This record gives sequence, C-alpha cells and structure tokens, in this order.
Amino acid sequence: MGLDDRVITRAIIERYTEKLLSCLEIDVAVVGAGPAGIVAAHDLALAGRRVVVFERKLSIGGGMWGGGMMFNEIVVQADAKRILDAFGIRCREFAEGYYTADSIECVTGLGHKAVQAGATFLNLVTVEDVALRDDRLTGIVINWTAVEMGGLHVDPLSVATRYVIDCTGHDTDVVRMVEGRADRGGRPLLTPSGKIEGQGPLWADRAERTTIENTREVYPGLYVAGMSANATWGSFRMGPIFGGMLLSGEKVARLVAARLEECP
Ligand code: 48F
Repeated sequence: MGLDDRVITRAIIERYTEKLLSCLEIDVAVVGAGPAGIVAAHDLALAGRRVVVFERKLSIGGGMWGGGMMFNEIVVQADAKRILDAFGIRCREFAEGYYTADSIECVTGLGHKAVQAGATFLNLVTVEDVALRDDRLTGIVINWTAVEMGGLHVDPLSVATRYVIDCTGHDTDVVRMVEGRADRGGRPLLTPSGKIEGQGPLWADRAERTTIENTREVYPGLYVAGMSANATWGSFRMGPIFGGMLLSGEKVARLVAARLEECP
C-alpha cells in the first residue's frame, strides 16, 4: 500500500490538536525544560498530576547539552547520584563524591522517562505573560516562539493552571513577569526586597546547597526551581555541576504535589 501524504498531514494535525487541547486546564505548568524542569515534570506526572512543560526552544535540555564550555560531560555530586541511577543514566566516579556523566545521555534519559511518566512537553512555545487573580497566579500566556522571533504582531493564547514552576534558569522569566505586575494587579514577591534579588558570582559549594533551600514558593501559586531559584532569592551561580538542578526539581515536585493534595 502506498503512502498518502494527506493522511500523514492529517495525523500530525489531529494528534497535536488533541495534545494541545489537553493542555489548556492543568495542575502544573513547568516553564523551561532544563534539567530542573524535566525532573519536576517527571515526578509530578508520576504522582498522577496533569503537568505540561513549556519550552521556548526546539530542543529540551536547557544548559545541559553543552556540559561545561561545550565539553559535553557533566559533574554530579554524591547526593544527587541516586537521581541519575533512578533515571537509568550511567555515571562514573571521578574523585570521591564527584561523578561524571555524558550530557547527551543525561538529557535524553531524563526527557524519555518524563514523557513516559505522562508529562506533556510543548517545545517551540514561549511563555510570554501571566494571569493573576486575587493576588494569585492563575495562568500563563503562551505564544509560538516563532512569533516572537519574527517580531509578528499575533495575540497569544492562555492556559489555566493551579501552579506554575519557573524553571527558566538564569532568566527567571516568569518571576520577572510577576515582579513587573506588583503595582498593576499583583503584589510584591515573597523575597526580602519584594523583587528579584539577582544572581551572585560563581561559588559551586554554596550555590548547590542554596539551590535546594531556595526551591520554594516566591508568589502565591508560583514556585522557583533550578538556577532560577538562586537568581530569584539572591544566591550564587554554580557552573557546570548539575546535582543541585536535579535535587531542586525533585524538591519542587514534592512541594507542589503536597499543595495539590491539600486542596484536591
Ligand atoms: O537554563 P536551564 O538548563 O535551567 P535549569 O534547569 O538548569 C541550569 C543549568 O543548565 C545551568 C546551571 C547549572 O549548573 O547553572 O545553567 O535551572 O533551562 C532553562 C530552560 O528554560 C527555557 C530555556 O529555553 C531553557 O531551555 N525558557 C526560558 N525562558 C522561557 C523558557 C520562557 N519564557 N518560556 C519557555 N521556556
């Protein structure tokens, strides 16, 4: 039997439309498909939650592909090795307490398990704004990244969600959007200054520890995880060590799952 181009086109459009329609009212929107976002989505999906990851780029993985300065190996500390093990990602001890893994295996391994756990990924979609009601984050505003790149004047669409996790890394994109609304329908962030505290210089040891501490709610309905947590709460950057990102994704999933259970 020959292949019919019309069926191929129809298959893509119908299946994607089905997928997109299932993403309009969800439990959790994860913004950014770096390592923290992927682990968070995986764990929330396993907990039975409707979770969608919005990623502006074509590829998921964020800053993980390139390891450090394009040397595609990453370093993970002892505390986080069990997460790589759970995802079936191989690593090797380099020195006591330091493990290395192939960054390609890491991104593909994390992504594969997250999709199979039930998380939906919408790549090529940028979160460009937020919806706030009664001092709470209630939704996100999305558009095709190509619209932004092309500078096209096209209105976005919106997604209603019970929680948002900002996993946008150094950008802290969602937190920035909320911060910008403090005096226009919103209120200050829960940070000491009420604003984004900003990212400090490189200090792997402190940064990795504080990433976990800073993984928390920063505005009603909005959590931060991964590098975004440190940039929001004013801690250090960590460079190409990724254990903190994995542990932060795991922690935020636990926190948000608990909140969702409080109000089913
Ligand atoms: O930067 P990224 O990998 O975040 P992460 O999970 O990990 C940080 C590390 O890669 C590294 C580090 C650790 O050693 O410091 O930097 O915290 O991934 C962030 C993802 O968010 C996407 C962006 O394209 C990237 O893939 N992103 C950023 N802004 C938006 C977005 C947005 N407005 N809408 C959708 N995706």
